[in-house]
Amino acid sequence: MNQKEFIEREARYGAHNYHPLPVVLEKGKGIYVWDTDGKKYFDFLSAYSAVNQGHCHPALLKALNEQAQRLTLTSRAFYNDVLGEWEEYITKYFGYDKVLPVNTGAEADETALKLCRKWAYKVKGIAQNEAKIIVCDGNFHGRTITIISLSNDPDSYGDYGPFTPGFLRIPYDDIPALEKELKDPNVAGFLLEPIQGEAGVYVPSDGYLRKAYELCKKHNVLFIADEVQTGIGRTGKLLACDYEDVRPDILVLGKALGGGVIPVSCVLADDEIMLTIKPGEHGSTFGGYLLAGKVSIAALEIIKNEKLAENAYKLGEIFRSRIRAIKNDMIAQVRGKGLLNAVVVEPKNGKTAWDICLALRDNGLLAKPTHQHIIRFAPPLVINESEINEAIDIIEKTLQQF
Ligand code: IF1
Repeated sequence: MNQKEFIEREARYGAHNYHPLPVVLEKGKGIYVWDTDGKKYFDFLSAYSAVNQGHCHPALLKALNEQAQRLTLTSRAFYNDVLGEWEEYITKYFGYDKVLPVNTGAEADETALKLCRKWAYKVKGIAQNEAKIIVCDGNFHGRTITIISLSNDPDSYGDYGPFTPGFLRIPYDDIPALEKELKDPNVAGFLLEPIQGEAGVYVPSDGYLRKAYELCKKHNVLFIADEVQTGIGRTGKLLACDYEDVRPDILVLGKALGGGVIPVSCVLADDEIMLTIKPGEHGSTFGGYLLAGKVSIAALEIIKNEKLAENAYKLGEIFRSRIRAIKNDMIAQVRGKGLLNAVVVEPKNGKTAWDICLALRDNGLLAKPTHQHIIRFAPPLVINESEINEAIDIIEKTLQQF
């Protein structure tokens, strides 16, 4: 089959809930992927930051294959010899009392919202069904009905009403707006991304996370950080919150927690919050299953042993300074931290970010626009200096074609 036939088959049999870049991939290794015609590409999306460790990392496949020969899934109806190993490893890795495992990022955010409400009623003493949680304009926390109820992006919430109540939305990176809403004694939590990914890699002002955290502490409100995309080394620190020494009350992780091999996500919190959920009050069939536990331990080992957060920090500086130095009037802005970066494109002669991404594909680099005019550039964190310079050369050459 040629690529056109692969694409037509998906259109025929699959829901049309995505509009992918026209390229059909069949192989991946490290920072590279190959299409069905054998053409090689730099992967500058990393499956939206799920493949921080690089495609098909041998240590991940080893962990997967070894456990797959023994026992893959018991459900939580019984104990097994892996879940506790993973729980101890990840709670010590991030410095929290306990972890609640689920599968996707959306599930982890939903779990965080449920934990926050439980804590509101059982610990803070807010009246039943009166708890409110503050979120930010431009947020993206997943695609479930409750999570899209928090969204102000019509593509996310359109035609999916009625919406879940109990949320207040404020502008991102706006301390006075937060201060105002925190006066409401029924506010139980503040959920935010330390850098807004889908919105277009919005990096808040220096000190915003710290100030917001302090305000939440002052009002006995839980600071809930969604690090599904920014976590696990992506922004040049283990967590984006580390830039301001903020320790979230509830930490939400996903994506690269499973290294792009298995969906693994979780929430981390201390006992006062986590133990408000009693046996039988929350769960999931695959949450924390044996395969996920072994793969996730390997995924976190790689981040630490290969110093991928430090690498992301160093190469991110090179990326932003070189792209900013390109003289091209289509580059309106370059922003990001570590290897989570975005270029805001100024359309020219009717050419948009999409056209640039098609040309980048033809030149051997895969990236995808978000919100029309923003191109996210997020390679696997295992990329090295010569590789990122080669990739930047491709980006520069491509932009000069417009
Ligand atoms: C899509 C991007 C979107 C996330 C944050 C939770 C989740 C995500 C900060 C949910 C998921 C993915 C979902 C995917 C595209 C991608 C994405 F920003 F990463 F590009 F949409 F915003 N919190 N992000 O970024 O995790 O349930 O997907 O495991 O839905 O199109 P999930």
